[in-house]
Formats: sequence, structure tokens, C-alpha cells
Amino acid sequence: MNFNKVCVLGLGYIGLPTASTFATHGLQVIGVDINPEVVQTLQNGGLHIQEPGLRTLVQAALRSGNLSIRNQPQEADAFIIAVPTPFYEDKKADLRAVSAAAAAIAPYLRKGNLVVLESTSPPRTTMDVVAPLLEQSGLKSGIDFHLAYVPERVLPGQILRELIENARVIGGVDRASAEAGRELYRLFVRGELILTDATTAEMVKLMENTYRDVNIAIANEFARLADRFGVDIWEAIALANRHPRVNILQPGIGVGGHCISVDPWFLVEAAPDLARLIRTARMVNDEQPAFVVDIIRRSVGDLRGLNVAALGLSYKADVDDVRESPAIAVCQQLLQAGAKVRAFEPNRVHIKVEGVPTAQSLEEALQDAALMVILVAHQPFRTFDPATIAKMMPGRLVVDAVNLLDEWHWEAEGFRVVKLGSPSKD
Ligand code: SAJ
Repeated sequence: MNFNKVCVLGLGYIGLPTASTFATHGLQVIGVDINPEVVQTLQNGGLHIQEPGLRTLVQAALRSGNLSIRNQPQEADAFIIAVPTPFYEDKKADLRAVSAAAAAIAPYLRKGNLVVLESTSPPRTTMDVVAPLLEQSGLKSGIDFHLAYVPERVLPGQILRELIENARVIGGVDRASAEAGRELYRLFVRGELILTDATTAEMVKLMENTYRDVNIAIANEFARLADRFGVDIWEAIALANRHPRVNILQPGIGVGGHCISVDPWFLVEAAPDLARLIRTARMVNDEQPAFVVDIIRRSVGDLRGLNVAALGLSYKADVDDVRESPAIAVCQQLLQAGAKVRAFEPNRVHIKVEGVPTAQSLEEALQDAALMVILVAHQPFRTFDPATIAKMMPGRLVVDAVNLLDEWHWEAEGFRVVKLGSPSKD
């Protein structure tokens, strides 16, 4: 197949880098988003999301003249759907964006085209939801046009590198569709391109993130057990991981982001009678912010009226993305318990979070703080100097939920350091 023109629907963390990378590899790319603010920002040379290297890539793509940003699809050789699949309150997958994108493509679909779904979706979505919507064009998937499910696997923070280097699973509704998908992604992917069917590819994607969720859940549960037994979880994990077949992940404040905290629910929804471990792991991770608040409560007694500087609001270290962030859950629970919280996110200093007071600088966050709680292991927090921090805050208590600080160093400056999953020293 010859791909000259690609239309990418959804210009978020996956769609925008993908569209730009195709453009810098010589394809004509139409990047489509239904959000007029996103379209306008990009058309004016701005960026609505943060990701290392993305600005340079998008600018190069626009400068090449190969990438144009639109609010509607156009005819193309291939269409890629990279829109979000969140869930509803009851944890059922919200496929409205996927369905709307498929319906928007149908009028532009021509014989011989390839359509790819990249959005993480419950098993059978490509076959049962996307194919029928595209077939409203009068064309048949697997006969008149190719249709494939190709999950993205990039790690936020490393997207540009992983987009090119990672292996990709390409699941076609038939063999020819998978082969067409391989030809498209071969244009820039250096990792292996592995062909399978669409439903297997959907399941593979969900298994990858569910596997990680369950493994983080056991790390979090181990941290609670260590807390009860007076064991330092960080030391215990380091020792257990000396076993050649053990690799325990890091406990923390819970699991956030739009992938791992969402995707396992798609399996639970699809087979609630079977996905019991998966559901429990989800619940363990969702309860972790409450465990963090409990640690803080045990350290100070009464939370009412306590001035807390909460450092880090994003869902993980060194990103600006706050979707499903457990750090926000910790702040909300502290506020509910009567604490006065000032949160600070160094990767997004002007952030506004409903119901959570934020500071625009570290100084502002710390100025009245009786307690500093580190919620996310951001790079700038690693180099905190306790003597400098001591001048910025009146209190001398630090709760380190992510094992970031060298407690001896801080204790020498008069701080009391309480670590998640580590016995209190007094
Ligand atoms: N976390 C821990 N302990 C750990 C590792 C992570 O508590 O040891 C927490 C993080 O702080 C964060 C959450 O888990 O809140 C998820 O972070 P992550 O870095 O594990 O993953 P994501 O959500 O940023 O990206 C994942 C990746 N999937 C896997 O590693 C299996 C990525 O490759 C996927 O492309 C991405 O989901 C996605 O889009 O599905």
C-alpha cells in the first residue's frame, strides 16, 4: 500500500506526537480535533499539552508544511483514531469519543483506505463498535477497506522516544488489514511490528496496564503491612528484589493517569464474574491516598486547622498531567479532614484544581506550613536543601510519601521526617 496522506483524529498526548512524527517522515498529515481551543492553539504555533521534546517536534512538522490542523477529517489514505476513552461514574467505558470519530470518518472513507483505532478500548470494540459505524459508508471492513487496532504503549515523559522505538502490536480485522497497518507504522517505528487480530490486540493492551496495576497494588499492600509490622518497606523491597525472579514495584500514593487507573476497569466491566483480582487491585490502589492521609494524621494528631504544603499534584513524577491524580485525592481528603492545604505543582505552576487551593511558587506553598508532604517524586524536589527549606517554612515536619529524601540529612537540620511504609522513629 502507498500512504501519502494520513488523517489523525484526536490531538492529545498520543495523536499529536503521532501526527507530527508522520509529518516529519514525509507524509501529508491532517490533524483533527473537535476542541476549537486545541485547534486554535496549534494553528497559532502553541501547544496545549506538555511533553519533553514535543514543542520542537510539532514546530518541525508545521514548518515542513506536511502537518495541518483542522476541525474536520478529509479524504486520506489512512485514518488514525487517537481519542480518549475515559469511564463513566459506574466504571463503564465511555466510548462516545471513539464512536464520534468513527462516524466522522465514514463520509470520507474510500475503497482501499486503512482505518486504525489506537484508543484503549474494551475487548471487541473494533469489531462491534467501530466497524459498524464505518460501514455506514456502504463499504465493508476487511473487504473494501482495512481496519486495525494498534494500541499505543508509550510512557508519558518518554513519548517521543518510545513512539519510535517500542514494538507495536497490530491487530487487523483480517490479515490484509494487519499487513496494511504494518506498512503504515513501518514508516517511522523502529521497534518490531507484530501482527495479530484486532480483539487480541485490544486484550493485550489491557493486560499490559492491568499487569502493572496489580503489581503496584501489591507494592502498596506490602507498604501497609510493613507499616503495621514496623518494617521499612523500601529496604524490604530492595532486599526481596535481590531474588532473581522477584521485581516488586514502588509503593506510593496510589495510581493515577488516564491509562493504568482506567484500563483495568474495562476488563472488570467486560467480565465482572471473572476479573476479581483485577477489581481488588484497583480498589487497593484507589484506597492508597486514604492510607497517606492516615500516616499524616498519625504524625500530627489532629488535622483540623493544620497548614499543609502539598508538593506535587500530577499523577506521577516529572509530568504535568493531573488526570486521575492520587495527589489531588490526598489533598481533597486532607481538606475534608479540616487541614488547610496549599498545593504546588512545579510542572504547572498556574494550575487550578477545583476545591484545592494552589500556590504558584514553592515559597508561597511553604510560607505558613506546619507540615510539608511530598506526594510526587519530581526532579526539583530531589535537590531540596533542608537548610533552605527550613528558612521557608515555620514547621519542622516532613511527610515523604515517595521515598525521596535522605532522612538523616533532614533530621540533622531539625526536621522530623515520616516516610510512607517506614517505622516512625519516635
Ligand atoms: N506507580 C507507582 N509505583 C510504581 C510505578 C508507577 O505507584 O512502581 C504509579 C505512578 O506514580 C502513576 C501510575 O502508577 O501514578 C502509573 O504510572 P506509570 O509510569 O506506571 O504508567 P503511565 O500510566 O504513565 O503509562 C502506562 C504505561 N504502561 C505500562 O507501563 C504497562 C505506558 O507504557 C502505556 O502506554 C500507558 O500506560 C498508556 O497510555 O496506556
